[in-house]
Amino acid sequence: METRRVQVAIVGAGPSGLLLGQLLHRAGIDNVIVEQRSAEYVLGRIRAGVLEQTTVDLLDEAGVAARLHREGLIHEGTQMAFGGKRYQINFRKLTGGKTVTVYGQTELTRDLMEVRQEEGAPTIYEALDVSVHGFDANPVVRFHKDGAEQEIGCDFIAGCDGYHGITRASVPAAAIRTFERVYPFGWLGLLSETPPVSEELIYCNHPRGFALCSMRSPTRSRYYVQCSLDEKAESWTDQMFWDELRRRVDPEAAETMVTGPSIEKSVAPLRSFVAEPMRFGKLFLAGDAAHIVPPTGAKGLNLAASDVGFLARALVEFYRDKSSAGLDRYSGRALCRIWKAERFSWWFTPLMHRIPEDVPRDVRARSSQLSWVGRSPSGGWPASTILSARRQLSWPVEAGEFIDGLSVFGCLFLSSFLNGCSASEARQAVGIDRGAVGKPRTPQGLSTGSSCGAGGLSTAGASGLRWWPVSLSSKTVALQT
Ligand code: RFL
Repeated sequence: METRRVQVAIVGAGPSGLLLGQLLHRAGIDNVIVEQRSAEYVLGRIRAGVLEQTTVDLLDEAGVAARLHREGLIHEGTQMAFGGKRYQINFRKLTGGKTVTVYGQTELTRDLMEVRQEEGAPTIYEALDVSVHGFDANPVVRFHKDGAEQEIGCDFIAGCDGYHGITRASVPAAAIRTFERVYPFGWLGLLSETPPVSEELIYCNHPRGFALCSMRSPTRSRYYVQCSLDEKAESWTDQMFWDELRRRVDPEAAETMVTGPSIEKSVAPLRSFVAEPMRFGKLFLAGDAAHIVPPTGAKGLNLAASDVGFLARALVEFYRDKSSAGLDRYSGRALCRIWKAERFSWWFTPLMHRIPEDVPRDVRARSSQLSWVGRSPSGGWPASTILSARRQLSWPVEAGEFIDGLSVFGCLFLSSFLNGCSASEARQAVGIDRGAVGKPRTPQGLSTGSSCGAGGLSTAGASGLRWWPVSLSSKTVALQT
């Protein structure tokens, strides 16, 4: 058996693993990435495209953002279409200057792979039967490569192997708690070499279902339509897709949309998932290995980058300052942010989709909430309003992170709530009831078990959509139904 030793062994060469590897490499921390697929396969996956400011800042820190700054499209806002009209949400105004950058996950992955190769940091692709052992004391990663068994001994293992990976699955069941909701619909996506219909993304709510007009570049568009879970991409011709998309967007978009042959078509399920904690001795989970959000809010890759930022800093602190304080805080800090993004996606997804089991009351309630959102940007809601709302609510640090971390959509969430409820209701809605900060909350009978005081989920406002704790432990309180 071939054996070697590194400081950090990373399982998975998706964006989380590659970015962590790059940040550690720049800090002089010896690491190796073990990936089960080929580099070409990893690059062939069409996924995220919207990067928040904090992600771009981290990519700058990692020294891999040169092409992103040249080719990425900066968006100062997004658009929402419902009731035949379109509304703009102005990120820059609402967040006091923040924007998002549209840059495909594939391109980001390519940049990270290239820099890793140029700098001679090792990645082992097509590693078979990857397994992790001894993470309570002496961590080891084992796998087969070209028919031979290999073993990597290390100080720490980073589990960056996505939702279906083996690192989370290797943790003893009694040590982990998971929460999951699979939404009763999916997204059928089409990529085409056509100019985008709009300079900004358009999120469309329509009685036939949700649609999203997105893009990867000025000449490449990515469109999605809500579909049933058992839909097959092969049963949709390109023409069927374009016809359905045109029915769901606003009249102007339907008229100006340029169509063309698809480069790729696929169906993605929508899932919310969180595993707690994210540290098990010397094994740390990051990115989709620990959590999934539905793609509606474009949060998955951004959350993955945020985990990696926390973990890289903690590891640098460990090796440079001989302090394990950052590692000890990693899980709590990451989960605090994750639950806020989960909460946002859990609110935004049903707001924009057609829910199969909806009764007329649910449809009315959703239209009412959408009308707040529609009024909110046209009514102003400049940064000063948000800031004064923050002061009015005596915003604690964690809720401040909510605004910074979730950036624009956090503001959208906040403004739509503030538009329609009193300050104390808003405080409760965003989970920052002062008495509750720092203590687990059980609004309407639910505790998420999160280590962050703002982590409780309210059941209000998303009728018919509930979170189910997958595994119950003595600390988890199930939902009251
Ligand atoms: P990944 O990308 O799944 O990478 C995990 C890697 O681990 C490898 N692996 C293993 N390696 C070794 N041994 C094993 N046993 C292994 N098992 C798995 C896999 O081959 C893979 O290479 O997880 P990571 O790195 O945490 O990155 C997460 C992001 O990919 C994900 O959150 C985003 O794509 C989510 N997402 C979006 N996020 C955004 O921030 N903005 C968006 O606009 C956005 N749009 C999307 C999305 C996800 C989508 N789908 C398909 C789920 C749109 C869609 C449609």
